[in-house]
Formats: sequence, structure tokens, C-alpha cells
Amino acid sequence: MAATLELSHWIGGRRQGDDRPAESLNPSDTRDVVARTPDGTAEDVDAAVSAARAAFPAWSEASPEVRSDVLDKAGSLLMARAQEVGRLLSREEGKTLPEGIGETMRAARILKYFAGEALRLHGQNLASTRPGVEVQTYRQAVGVYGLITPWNFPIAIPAWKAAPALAFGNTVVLKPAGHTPATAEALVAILHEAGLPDGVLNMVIGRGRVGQAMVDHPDVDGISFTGSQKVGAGVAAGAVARQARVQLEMGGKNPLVVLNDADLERAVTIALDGAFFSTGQRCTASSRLIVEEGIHDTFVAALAERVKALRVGDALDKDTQVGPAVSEDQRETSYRYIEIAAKEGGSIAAGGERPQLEKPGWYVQPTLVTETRASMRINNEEVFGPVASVIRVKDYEEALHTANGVEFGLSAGIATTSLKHARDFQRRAKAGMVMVNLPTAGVDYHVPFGGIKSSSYGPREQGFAAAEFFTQVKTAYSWS
Ligand code: UN1
Repeated sequence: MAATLELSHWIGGRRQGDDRPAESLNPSDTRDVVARTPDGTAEDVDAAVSAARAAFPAWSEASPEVRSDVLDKAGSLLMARAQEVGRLLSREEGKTLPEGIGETMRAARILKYFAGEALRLHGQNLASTRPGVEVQTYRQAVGVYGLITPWNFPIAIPAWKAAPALAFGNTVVLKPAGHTPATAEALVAILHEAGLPDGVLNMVIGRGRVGQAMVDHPDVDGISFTGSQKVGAGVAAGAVARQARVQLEMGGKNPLVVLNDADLERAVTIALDGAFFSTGQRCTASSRLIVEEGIHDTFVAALAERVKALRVGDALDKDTQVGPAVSEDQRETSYRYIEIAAKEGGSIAAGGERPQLEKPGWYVQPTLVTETRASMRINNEEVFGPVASVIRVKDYEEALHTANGVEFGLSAGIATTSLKHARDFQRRAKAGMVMVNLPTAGVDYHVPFGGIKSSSYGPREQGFAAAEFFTQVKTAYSWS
């Protein structure tokens, strides 16, 4: 068994906190303790915010080249260690090794992308309505950002929040998810190794009270949060009450519409990927498969066969296609929803049972529930596991209506060979991201990410959109 890591907070460029009452376990084999960690307090957050505040003037006034170089170097270091860090990620989070390495590479590329963006921060020059007057807009660093990140993308999400914050001259306090502190720590350590000045990026490990202390701290200027809707609502309320900036990414109940004219093989492949890869633990997962009558039975039969063939196992085993759920809680949530769906009239076309594996881990058999109705709980509440449901519809209009009929609106997909329907769906799907003949999950890192309705709140993340949240605009007038 691999060694247990002894983690600390990072405050003011140093590791601090050697009382370690908490631990993160390997979900593939719960006898393996991945890391022991401190359990952060409001005092730790206060120390981290002070360090971030003290580091802000020099960092925000440094040449963008300084910030660009650090991010670029960190990206290169992370790429060079993608195997090792990806392995740690898979051991701690439970996604398969290729998924863990892939996510690590994605984080590295995000660092490099924002290394470029640091140099491209720009404003506008406008003619004033008054002759002789010039108007310019600038984007400037805001101050200290608090980042609250989830366990399901334990390195990519910290990277895609921290990289733009740092690129544009802000300083940061990061609270990584309790299940995956070691992976986030690897990122923080690499950024320091790349030359990040002390105090520019701090990390406090702990439970909800750490996040709450960040949300309530008068010296934190903005909060970026990815997690559940319930926690997100409290984060927003707390931040807005003291007029801090806030950005939330929450759940999804993402539809994949399959029309009669779809390429069957393509539709099955994207449904399988969207619903079950990364153990279905993606807010962009295709959890509702909305299938037109004419192709329904063929599609369901083909997909069920592929779902049954998925090999569930230890994330680090090379034959594994679906790793375990991250925790016992997440595993039980999947089985609870499978039971609710069956009680409400759904039928289990694949999975449903508990896999019998030798290792003690939080395994879930990928499950496909068919004959469901749009009003059922399985079609309205986020499961966050390898569970997808099928809704049969009579035509495209009913499919679109069903796709849009939930409170979430993150990603929406359609499998079709009809240009007319693809274009119409792009226009009318109520979602922040629309995918044609592609899985709803698995997005690019250099374009805006985010949803509408209950899925997101505040400016978009990633790509050129990240500057909206991580800078503030100044409008300068001059006459001479
Ligand atoms: C992806 O689908 O590639 O928490 C990313 C999540 C999302 C990220 C999904 N914020 O699942």
C-alpha cells in the first residue's frame, strides 16, 4: 500500500498545522489512508487572508510577465509529473488512472492558458460624447479571492479558479474538498516550486466551517464556489450580505436527446461516456436520456448491453473502466435513487445490484433505468453517480420541452443527423452549454463554462470569460 501523506495548510508560503485529526481514504480500498490533514478553523482562515492581503500589492503591481512565468512554469512542472499526480488523484478521488492523468494534464494546460491570458488583459478606448475628452476602460485586480472547490475534479477545478485569479494579479485562499486535499495540495506545492511569492496562494484544509469563515471574512473580496446547490445558496447569501463578489457552479440534470435520425453507434457512445465515465460524478453528466419513440427500443437495448459490459473496479487497475464513488455517502445516494426510481415505476435495464469485489471500496454498478416519466424524482434531482434514466418521447418538440423542464440548466446534448433540429436545439435548449453529437460532459478549458437557472450564479468561469469575475473595470476620462 502506498504511503500516507501528512498534509498541512499553506499560509504565507509555509506549511502550517501539524495536528492532523482528519483523513482522506482511498475509495477503491478504504484500508488505504491517502492523507492525514489538519481540520482548519476560522483562525487559520484569518491568518491565510492576512497573508493574502499582505501579498496583494506586490503581486498585483508586478509585471504581467512575472505572473505569466510562474503559471507557465507550474504548468510545465505539472505536465512533467502528470503520471505521479494523476495517480495520486485516482487513488484519492476514485476516477480511473487515465481519467486522473487526463485531468492533471488539463490542469497543467489551464495554468499555461492563463499564463498567456496574464499578458492579454486589455481594455477599450472610446470616443467621448464630449469633444476633446478621451475615455478608456481598464481591468484591474480586485484583491483577495476565496476559492471553495469540490472533490470530483480535485485538481482541474482548483486550477481553473486559481489560475485566472493569480494571472490577473489577485491573491487567493483555497479551501479544497475534504475528500481530496492531497491532490489540491500537489497543485499548491507545484505553484510554490514554480516561484509563486509567499502569501499569494494560501490553502486551508478543513470542513464547512472553513468555507463559512471565508464567506464571512470582511477582507475576502470575492468567492468562487463549485459544489451543491444547498451549500451554494448559503455561500451566495453570505457573500451578497457583505457585498462580496460571488460566482457559483452547482448541479445539473443534463439531458441528452436522441432523435430517430441519430447515428445509433454515436448516440450510444456519447450516452455511455456522458453518463458513466468519471463514475457519473460530473455536474455535466448526461443523467437524463430523452429518446424519440422510433429509435427508443434499439437505443436502449444497445446502451444496456454496453452498460452491463462496463468493468467496475479499483481506479488504479488498468482494466477498470468505472472507478468507485468517492465516499460511502455518494455510493448510498446512488442506490437510494435507484430504489426510488424503481418504486416510482422505472425498470432497471442494466445494473442496480451491488458489485461483489474483493477490496473494501465504495463501488456502484453502473445503472440504466428505463420507462421513467419526466416528473419522477430521478429525473429532477441530481444523483451524482453512475446512474442514468431514459424518458421516451413522441417527437422532437416533446423532447425539447422535456429537456428544458427541470430547474437546472448546465449542459444539454442532442444526437441527431438533422441540421434543422441541431440548430434549433442550440437556440432553444435552456442550458449554458449545448452539445451536438457530443457528450454533455467533458468540456474544453479555454472557453466559457457555466449554466443557467439553478446550475450557476454570477459570471462564467474559464476562457476569456474568467476576466469578468477576477478583475474589475475602471473607466478613465481625460481632457488635455
Ligand atoms: C467537464 O465536464 O469536463 O463539477 C467538467 C463538475 C464541473 C466540471 C465538469 N464543474 O463536474
